[in-house]
Amino acid sequence: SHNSGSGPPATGPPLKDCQIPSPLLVGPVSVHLSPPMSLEEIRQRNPLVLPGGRYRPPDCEPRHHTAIVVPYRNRQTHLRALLYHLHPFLQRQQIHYSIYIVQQWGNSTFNRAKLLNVGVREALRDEDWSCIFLHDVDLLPENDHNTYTCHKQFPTHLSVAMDKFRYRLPYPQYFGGVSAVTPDQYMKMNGFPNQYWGWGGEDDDIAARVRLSGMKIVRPPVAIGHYKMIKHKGDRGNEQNPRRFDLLKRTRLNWRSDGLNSLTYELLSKELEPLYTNLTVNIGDDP
Ligand code: UDH
Ligand code: NGS
Repeated sequence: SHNSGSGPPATGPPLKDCQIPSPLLVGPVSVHLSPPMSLEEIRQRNPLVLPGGRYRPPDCEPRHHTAIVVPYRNRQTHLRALLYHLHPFLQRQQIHYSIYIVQQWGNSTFNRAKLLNVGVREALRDEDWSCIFLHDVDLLPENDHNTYTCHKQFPTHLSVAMDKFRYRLPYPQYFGGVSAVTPDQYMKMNGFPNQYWGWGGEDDDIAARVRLSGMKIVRPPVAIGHYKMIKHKGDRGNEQNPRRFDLLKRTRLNWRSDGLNSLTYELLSKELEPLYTNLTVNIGDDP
């Protein structure tokens, strides 16, 4: 069962199942990005969040168990804005959750998809999560009816209406930003590619894997899947990947051999920070 280990103590009457939808939802929320608060202030505003960024609703038995995995390097102000916003958002949804920041160590070229693979594998060591969210650090959900739970059969793409794309998909197959898989779906598609070093294409590869492994992508309505992106310039160490188009031509040949089953990395540290679990990982470099 999902309760093993970190559930509430076995004293007192059992909790009733949480209501669906959560009575705490407010719908659209305005996201303002005025001076990012300190981590200490954010912690004080979220007193029920446990070390590692874990939470479970105190008054009811949650029906969903979601790990939020964030690929990360050197985006401190974005991270604070995300934590400030996401903790209350998820608590209103009354789900059991934990936030994992997967930090690429060193100065090698950034590799978003490989960091996501690491995050999924490490999160599943902790807990039998029913759902895993793959979440860019600079995207803030603007409507809490966009629930951070998984579809039973198919991977979900959540960020269908980002402000920078004028609140619609930039193209029909777009799978970037925020998406979600169950552990079963993740295994079925052999995870994500490890070979995309630098910016671009890895999200398109992941979308192709969904189809090639016999699944499809499900999405919330555009009116619900609103996100605000924190504006920023391209990062040093994440230049456009000139190989991305060639790699994308080979997804059909490569997806079974490159992914979860070929993942190698070195976990350098795992720290339970007050608002998140910090995984620092050496994922190597572009060969
Ligand atoms: N990320 C980091 N640090 C980096 C690079 C990326 O944390 O140095 C993470 C972060 O979670 C980010 C995600 O990887 O949200 C995706 O990064 P991205 O730069 O590919 O995408 P983003 O939507 O920006 O943040 C895209 C526009 C700027 C680059 C334009 C290149 N032509
Ligand atoms: C496509 C990229 C995706 C990217 C999307 C949006 O062209 O990785 O643009 O980019 N695919 C390729 O390069 C093959 S954005 O407008 O956010 O910079 O997610």
